[in-house]
Amino acid sequence: MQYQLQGVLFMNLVSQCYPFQQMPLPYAWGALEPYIDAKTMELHYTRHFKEYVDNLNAALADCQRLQCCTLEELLRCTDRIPCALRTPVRRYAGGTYNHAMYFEGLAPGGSPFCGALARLIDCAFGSFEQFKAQFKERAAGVFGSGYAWLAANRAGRLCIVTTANQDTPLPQGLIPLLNIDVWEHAYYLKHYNDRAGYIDNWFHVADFGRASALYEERFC
Ligand code: MN3
Repeated sequence: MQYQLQGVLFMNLVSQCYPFQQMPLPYAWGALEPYIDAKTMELHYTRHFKEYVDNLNAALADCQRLQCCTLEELLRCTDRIPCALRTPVRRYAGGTYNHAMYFEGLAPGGSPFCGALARLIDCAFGSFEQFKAQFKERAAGVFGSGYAWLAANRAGRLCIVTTANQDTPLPQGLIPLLNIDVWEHAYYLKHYNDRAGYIDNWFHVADFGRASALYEERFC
C-alpha cells in the first residue's frame, strides 16, 4: 500500500523559519472519538500547542541570527544558540516540534505500518503486537511529563525512546517517526489518571502509515 504524506502540518512546520505558524488540522476536533475526545483535541491544539508556537516566536523576535533556522536546526545545533536563549528554545522549539509530530501522527481510524517499515517492525520487535506491548510499556513508564517515540538511527535501525518534558530525540542524532504525548493535558479530561487506557486508545488513531512514509522518504 502506498501512503501519501499529507504534509499539511508537520512537514510545513519543520521546513518553516520564524515566524512559525500553526497549520489547521486536516480533520475535525471530534474525528478521533471515541478514542480521543473533541474537547481534549481542541484545548490541546488551540491552547497548549499554540502557546509553544507563540512563545517560540516571542523568544526569537529579537534574535535575527536564529530567525532563518528551521525547527530541526534550532533543536539539533544547540551550540549555535546564544546562552540566554538555550532554555527557551529547547522548551518552545521542542514543544512546537513535538506537538506538530503528535497531531500529524494521528488520523481518524488510524492506519497500519506498510512497506519497508512494516517489515522492519517485525524484524526489530518480533511482531506488531510485540512492538505495541513494548511501546506501551515505555510510554506508560515516562515519569512525569514527556513523550515516547518510534525513531530510527542514521543507519535506519529502529528504536523506542522516551524524552522528558519537551525534549526531542534530535540531539541524540535520531530520526523521529512517531510520538505519543503523555503529558496529562493529552488525556486527563477523558481518561483522568488512566494513562495506560489512553495509550491503548491512541493505538486506534495512530497514523503508522505516516511513520512508514517518513521512513521511506529518508531511507529507501
Ligand atoms: Mn501536549
